[in-house]
Amino acid sequence: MNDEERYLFDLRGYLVLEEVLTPEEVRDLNRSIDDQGLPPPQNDTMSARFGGFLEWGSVFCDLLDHPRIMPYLKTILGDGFRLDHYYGIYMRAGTEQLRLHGGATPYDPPEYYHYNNGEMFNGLTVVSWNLTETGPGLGGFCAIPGSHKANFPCPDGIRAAHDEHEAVVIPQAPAGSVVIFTEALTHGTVAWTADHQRRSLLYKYSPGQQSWSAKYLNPPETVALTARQRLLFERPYFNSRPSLFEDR
Ligand SMILES: O=C(O)CCC(=O)C(=O)O
Repeated sequence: MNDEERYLFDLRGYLVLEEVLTPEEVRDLNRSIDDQGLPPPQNDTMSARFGGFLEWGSVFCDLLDHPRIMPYLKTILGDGFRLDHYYGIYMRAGTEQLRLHGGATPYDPPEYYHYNNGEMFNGLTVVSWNLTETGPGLGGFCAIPGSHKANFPCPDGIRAAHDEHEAVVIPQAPAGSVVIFTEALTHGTVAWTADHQRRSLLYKYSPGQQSWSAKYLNPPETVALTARQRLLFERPYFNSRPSLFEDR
């Protein structure tokens, strides 16, 4: 994470990294999803979610600790972070928006952003892998930049206006890009209007000592993980937590 990226993440609460995946990797991930024969997404948010894909093959598991992403997560979460939960979002033209949620105020203990002594400290943090393009005129992830540090709750009028409000940004995120954001950010989803299907894979990480989810994930049974990938499934604790970075 270079100085510019660190500045922008601190300032806005999210980053878009382009060309993290090659077109071939994007194609392979999309093909693996096609092979599952999932029911097509409908207009409601719940039908636009799918899970379980870490069992579908190493192409999905290798995103867990992708070498381009790990240095960002180390800066954002510190060493020893863990996979909290994960799911995919697929949307068709007409799939509805998701309300704006999150935000620094009122304080939400597992979803925080603090700065202290030259370091940032984050709670639940999302790495969203875009397998098709999202952005203005298409739909997808949206956020109020800087709201992870807001001192006042997001007013109802802004929530109601959603992406019609000028404070809400819909970042352009091409296929192969990654959006990393802190869940302390006020964010949501813009209704999908594009002809192509939205496909994003959301891997959500917590600092080592905590869990947002009531359930702790087990490593996939059908895919052999590396030692580092297995560490991402450690239960939440702090003392003597193994490093994800030393000798791995
Ligand atoms: O559309 C997105 O990427 C955001 C999704 C989101 O905020 C959620 O699933 O809670």
